[in-house]
Amino acid sequence: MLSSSQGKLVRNGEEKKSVIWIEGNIASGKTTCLEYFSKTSDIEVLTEPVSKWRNVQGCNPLGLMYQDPSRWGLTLQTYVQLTMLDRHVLPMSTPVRMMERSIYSAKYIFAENLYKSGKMPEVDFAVLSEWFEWIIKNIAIPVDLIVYLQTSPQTCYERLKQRCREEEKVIPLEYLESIHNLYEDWLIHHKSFEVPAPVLVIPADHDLKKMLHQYEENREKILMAHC
Ligand code: DGT
Repeated sequence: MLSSSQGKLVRNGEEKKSVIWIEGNIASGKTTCLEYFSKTSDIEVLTEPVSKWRNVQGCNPLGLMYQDPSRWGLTLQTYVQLTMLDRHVLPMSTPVRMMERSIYSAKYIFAENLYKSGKMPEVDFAVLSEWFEWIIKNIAIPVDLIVYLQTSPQTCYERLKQRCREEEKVIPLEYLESIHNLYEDWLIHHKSFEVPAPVLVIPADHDLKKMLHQYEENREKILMAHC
């Protein structure tokens, strides 16, 4: 039997580990969500390795990709795939792990978007896809629940303008709309790709106060991801 005691998951006296991915558009509030749950004991929070994508041995593949996606898309996606995989296979030291995005969304959302919008050459996409398929076939990528922070692209656009990250200044609303549509097809309509775990949808257009309230309301559902 599984029970929750002070944030710990216990099955027949043994601690059960669970992995939760926080998914959503750019600037949907994933970091805030992770920060909120990081205050709970026994939860390990893994944020996206964005700092690595902005500085790998002195180079900035994220910035390069936004400047010239056709030339640098594969470079970034290969590195994102590697750094996400590195996070997925880290041994777990706590009963619950929360991760910002996943190797799946890197492929099914971002790489797909580059390809579909004609910005990634077919050969680049084919090579990346073979890598991805090999990885998910041969390496265990555990996940028990996907929390989807569902926003409107317009909200993300407003937040993006406010935070003013240098590389992201070139992002138009249409880019966020494409990412949004791919997420909806994947996690809501189940129209595109395999969904590797149940999905909990949290509306995320609200202000901070309301968002924190929703996280608290959903705490049990999220932490009991294994039931
Ligand atoms: P948050 O907390 O929801 O505001 O999340 P952010 O915006 O801090 O983090 P996120 O994941 O939305 O993205 C950081 C940047 O990295 C953003 O410019 C989008 C970009 N990015 C993330 N993953 C990928 C990927 O797989 N491919 C590409 N092309 N870009 C990616």
